[in-house]
Amino acid sequence: MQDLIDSALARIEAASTAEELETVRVEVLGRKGVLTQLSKDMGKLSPDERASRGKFINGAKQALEGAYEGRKSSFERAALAKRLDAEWVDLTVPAPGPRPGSLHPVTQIQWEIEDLFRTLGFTVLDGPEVETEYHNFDALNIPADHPARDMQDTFWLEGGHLLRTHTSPVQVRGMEKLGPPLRMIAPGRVFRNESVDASHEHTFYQLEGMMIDRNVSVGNLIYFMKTLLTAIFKRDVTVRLRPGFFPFVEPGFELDIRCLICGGDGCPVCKHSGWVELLPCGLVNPHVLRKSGIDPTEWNGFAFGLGLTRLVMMRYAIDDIRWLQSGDLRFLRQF
Ligand code: FA5
Repeated sequence: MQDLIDSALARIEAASTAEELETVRVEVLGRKGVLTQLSKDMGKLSPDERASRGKFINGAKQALEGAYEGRKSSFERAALAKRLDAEWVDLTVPAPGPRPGSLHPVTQIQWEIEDLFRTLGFTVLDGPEVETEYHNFDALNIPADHPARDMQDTFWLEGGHLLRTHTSPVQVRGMEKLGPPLRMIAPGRVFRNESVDASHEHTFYQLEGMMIDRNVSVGNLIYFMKTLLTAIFKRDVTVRLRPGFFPFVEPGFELDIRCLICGGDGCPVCKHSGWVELLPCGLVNPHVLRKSGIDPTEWNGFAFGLGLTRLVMMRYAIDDIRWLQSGDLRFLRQF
């Protein structure tokens, strides 16, 4: 009998986890355990034997329960010590303070381009997001009945005002305010009543550029566009120039970039064409100069309207424009 108790005690001591100990408890102290086995033939014993067996069982029970409780509390102490170790806080350490933030990737690239153009003698201008119909359309040779208005549907406000559809009205404000010769860029937020997809937002950023001087040529325009793209991508990018229609430039071009998301194989960002429209541009239409009080027989110039949000997507290979305005910190902390 003592052997049975000794081996039960040894098993209790040998349990190496709280779970194992619980299994041993059920086997040793439970209804089918050693103590029950020892009580089984009590009925067949003489009164004296029964009394001494009873005493033995009581003693054994106490020993087993004591051993079990001791082992159990040693597991509990170990678990508590582990938890305290893990949750330990040094209250004397000064608080870390707010986590440092970072600039949005659109702002970072906007500032880079501003720095570049400042070194090229350009002024950085700002214009209102709530524009007059005149500055957004009419002054840019887009009268009320012109089909080009349909390409840039917007949000109309009371009193003939609207949310500007592009940064081109800042060209007009620049010409009106500063006159020729003029070298300006104007970054900013623009709005369109547009269905949103991987490459289109209703609210996005453009960066306008304009240079007015004597004898400005398409060669000058291409030089500045190349300088801009080389500075931003810091590597060779494939571009193509094709005719593009904008009523405020003549001739007008679309400068597309080989999609850097898919390498030109086709993806939702480039609408499976391999090319992304990035930089429409052209020589300023003489009507536009005249409307803003500049004599087109003496001055001419170029203008461009960079899709700043798309440029950011190309630079960082962002495969969906919606990430940029998602406010998702997991995305933003990468920049
Ligand atoms: C214009 O907005 C003209 N004002 C550009 C211009 C300026 C032409 C000066 C000539 C001279 P467009 O609608 O194509 O053009 O937009 C210009 C760029 O903005 C596009 O190439 C594209 O990169 C970007 N863009 C246009 N629509 C969206 C949109 N919904 N979401 C994100 N980017 C857009």
